[in-house]
Amino acid sequence: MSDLEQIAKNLANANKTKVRELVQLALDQGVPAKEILDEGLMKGMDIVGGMMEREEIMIPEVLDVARFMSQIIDEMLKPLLLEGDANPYGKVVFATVQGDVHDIGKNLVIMMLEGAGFQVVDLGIDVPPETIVDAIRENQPNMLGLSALLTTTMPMIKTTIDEVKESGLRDQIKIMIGGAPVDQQFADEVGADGYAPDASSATLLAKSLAD
Ligand code: B12
Repeated sequence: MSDLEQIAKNLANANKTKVRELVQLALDQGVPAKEILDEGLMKGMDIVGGMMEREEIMIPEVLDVARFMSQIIDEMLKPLLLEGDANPYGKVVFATVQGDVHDIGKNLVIMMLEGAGFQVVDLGIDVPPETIVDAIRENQPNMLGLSALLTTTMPMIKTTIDEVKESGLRDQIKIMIGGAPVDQQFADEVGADGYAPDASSATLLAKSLAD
């Protein structure tokens, strides 16, 4: 088993000390932070997702692993993941839609956007469409980012976009959406301006939308 697979497996088993050791070892060996994230930590969360589906793991345990993963990203990978590009590309209002509390992916995208020079207003999780509309009015961003991780909350992306349209603010902003169940076809259907499958492509997307 490769070192990155070891990270995935140990994260899924919540062997925190081992995960720390393995991430440090990979960094010392010169493995790029993005590879550690994609092939180690994210793969570990996929294993956890499967365990959730089969009800082999309880929600508090999933939450514990999720928090730990965020901590590792923050403490050990964040400085290396950031591009350090200081150009101000503009302001993004970002939220996980109403009914959905998943925020690891959102936070990762936000971290990369900030590193690439965007100013981000993070509205958090479970955010109702009205709050998002109010935040657009108040902050005057040039972009809105919406995240949804559940098939049951995907429709809330559409509801939110519709509410933005009704408020008359749609023309002022570009809307990008993402989250594991979301794809380009869905983005087209709901009238978003763009979709990206992960945090680094989200940054490229945001840059292209900001142009
Ligand atoms: C951690 C986790 C939780 C944690 C969340 C903690 C937190 N603070 O986020 C907790 C325990 C709270 C949780 C709860 C639930 N969860 Co959950 N969870 C997960 C898990 C294991 C990992 C998600 C994750 O963080 N992935 C890692 C991040 C980095 O990836 P990501 O979120 O996909 O984000 C990336 C991209 O999608 C993209 N992206 C994300 N957002 C955006 C936005 C934009 C604009 C762009 C461009 C890109 C983008 O970039 C990100 C970075 O690369 C997934 C399984 C999985 N592998 O996805 C299940 C999963 C999403 N959960 C699931 C379920 C069913 C639930 C619950 C309903 C369980 C329950 N019975 O209570 C609840 C729902 C609670 C709610 N109302 O939201 C299912 C969803 C099934 C479905 N198809 O709808 C999954 C797939 C597990 C499974 N296989 O059954 N969960």
